[in-house]
Amino acid sequence: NAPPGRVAAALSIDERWMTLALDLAARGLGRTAPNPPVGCVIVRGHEVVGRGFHPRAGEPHAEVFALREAGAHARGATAYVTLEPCSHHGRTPPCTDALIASGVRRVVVSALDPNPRVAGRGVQVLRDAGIDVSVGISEAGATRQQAGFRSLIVRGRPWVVAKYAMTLDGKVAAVGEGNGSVSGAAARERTMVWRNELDAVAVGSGTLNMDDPALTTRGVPGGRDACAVVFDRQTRSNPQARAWRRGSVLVTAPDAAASAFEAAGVTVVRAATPLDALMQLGGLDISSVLLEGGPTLLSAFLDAGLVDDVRVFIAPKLLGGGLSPLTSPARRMHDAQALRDVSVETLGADVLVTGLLSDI
Ligand code: AOF
Ligand code: ZN
Repeated sequence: NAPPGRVAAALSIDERWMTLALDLAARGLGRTAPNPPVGCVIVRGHEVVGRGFHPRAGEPHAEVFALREAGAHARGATAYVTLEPCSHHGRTPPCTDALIASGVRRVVVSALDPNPRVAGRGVQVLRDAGIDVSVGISEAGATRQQAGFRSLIVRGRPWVVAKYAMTLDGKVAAVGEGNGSVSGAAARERTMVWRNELDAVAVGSGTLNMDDPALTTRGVPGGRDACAVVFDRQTRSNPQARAWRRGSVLVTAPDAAASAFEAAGVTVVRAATPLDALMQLGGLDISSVLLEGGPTLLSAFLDAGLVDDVRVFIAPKLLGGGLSPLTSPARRMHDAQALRDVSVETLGADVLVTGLLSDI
């Protein structure tokens, strides 16, 4: 509700169609790595004549699906694409060729493609063909949606999201007790949405043994399970824990004995440091990771400067003694890591605070 005398900034027509393209792209979240989630809408006059999104790597790009639906109606139309159309031959042919052949008159692009094989060339090729191209519409939303892809292609490692739920007095659990849920149902549902959208969900061995989390996606229509990753330097994890399933990943020390896990079909990653671990997860086409605790794991990544995105639920209850979300050494207030692009949302009785620690 805007205060009297003020109106919410109106979205331009281009932004409205791009929002639709971003909504389509979101259907690919968690399914396209190492490729980006991309959406495309073809509009003629005020009418949508084609819609598409990239469903997974190896399948056609968003533009191809949208152009197929539009058919001859694409001639003279405007294509809205959440990522710069590709100009290279990858697993699929260049989308710039398909757009030019379709006869679209204008292409509106949200974010440029950081893939060095594209990187501005897609826009150039379209302009050289006489197509009117606009770039940067709803760019912040697009880059955030593509954070995993952009992180993987630019840094070689996944986008790292740290998530926890704490009481009003900053405790994530009672001492010596797992599983007592801090936040309410709406907060847990949101976590399930994130598990569905991110490539991997990770916990440390302490949390695995204490809580035995299934790390599955429950209650999300059309949802799928993220890859379960367990960080366990000394292979102390309970081998019977629920997180172990086909395709789960154990990240352990270079010299750790893990043959029993390997024999059970778990992918074993041997890494000396958190960064080394992330680079290797990137090599497994994991473009984003949700760190779900506990405090030792979160602190290891935070202290190494490897957390990009922070999402914290605050439950309106007081616990007294208990576990802090982080075990990091005390810092001066001056050295606190400050979040950017902060948002605050109410979820049931809980408050969700999110923000970024790095640029995308
Ligand atoms: C687009 N539209 O929907 C996607 C794009 O191996 P390929 O052929 O799938 O190409 C993958 C690259 O293409 C990927 O790294 C990124 O640069 C771009 N992805 N481009 O025009 C799409 N998914
Ligand atoms: Zn393409």
